Amino acid sequence: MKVAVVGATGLVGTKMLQVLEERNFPVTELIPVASEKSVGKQVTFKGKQYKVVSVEDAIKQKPDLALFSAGGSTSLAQAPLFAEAGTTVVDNSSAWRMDPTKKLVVPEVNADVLTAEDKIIANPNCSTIQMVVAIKPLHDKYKIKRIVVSTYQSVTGTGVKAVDQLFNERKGITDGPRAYTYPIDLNVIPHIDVFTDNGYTKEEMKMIKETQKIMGDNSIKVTATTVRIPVIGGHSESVNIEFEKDFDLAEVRSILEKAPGVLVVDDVANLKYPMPLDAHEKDEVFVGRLRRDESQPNTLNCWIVSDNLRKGAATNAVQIAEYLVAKHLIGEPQTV
Ligand code: 2RA
Repeated sequence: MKVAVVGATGLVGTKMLQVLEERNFPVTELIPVASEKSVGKQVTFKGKQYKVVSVEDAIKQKPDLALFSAGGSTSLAQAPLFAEAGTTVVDNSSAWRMDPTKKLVVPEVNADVLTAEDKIIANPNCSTIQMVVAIKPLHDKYKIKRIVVSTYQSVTGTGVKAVDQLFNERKGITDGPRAYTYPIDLNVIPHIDVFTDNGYTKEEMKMIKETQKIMGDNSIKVTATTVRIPVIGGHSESVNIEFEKDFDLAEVRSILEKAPGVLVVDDVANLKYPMPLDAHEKDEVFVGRLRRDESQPNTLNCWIVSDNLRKGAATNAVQIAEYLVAKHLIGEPQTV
């Protein structure tokens, strides 16, 4: 399969190449794509060097699949051009996520919404992905009424500049390039993306709206506070879930232990719980600190951690592509 990776030199694009290789996705021809300033650079895939090309050159090559992680404006402008050329696009930006004509997919939750007609598919926000993977099996069993989520998000969610700012500050370099208005080392910043008129940030509104779309249930109430913290390995979330029905904690644990994409790490007697250091470079959604919220009935507290560059972005996008291949929804003549 001819595969383009648009944004191939960024943090997520680089991770997409890594995951395509790790999972032995059936790439017969790779087309790394980036902005004009990166054209001509080399990327490595399966031990071979590939020269980065422009979007225009990539479209001419009519790839079967294009994995995008190049920002919303680039995707709005260029994803339709690929789609018109017959390419199926999986886009990691927020550009298409709330478009009612586009599917927003986490394979463990709602891959069955995909059809051969879907030529631009939206990859959800990283903090949303890890949460819905964990809550979906519980929603099926106990029906979720309301979610209160607070996140603790890695600087890798912002990009290379943020990672550099953190490590520069660690070395005492405070006049280097900055991704954030404030210091991030020894600090937390309750501000991810931009503030909207209602006092929430776009990141918080993404968690609210995307969760309802992916779960296919606008009756699920969600409120979110998203916070940037000085870690690398992944995003962490404290999630409080009120169900319509009561639950048995042992049954909740058993459901999660069987849930696709979930790894339960929950043994506080032996200090076992999910942490970004353990989630780093893994694809599972780690769930722990399972306990009843004793302040109100039918309510569960849990702690969810996942590598935001992998399951939160690159791996989820590749898993969508794997599903399309498995169901013959891409790259092959459609059987009548
Ligand atoms: C972040 N979820 O963590 C956003 C976008 N990657 O910054």
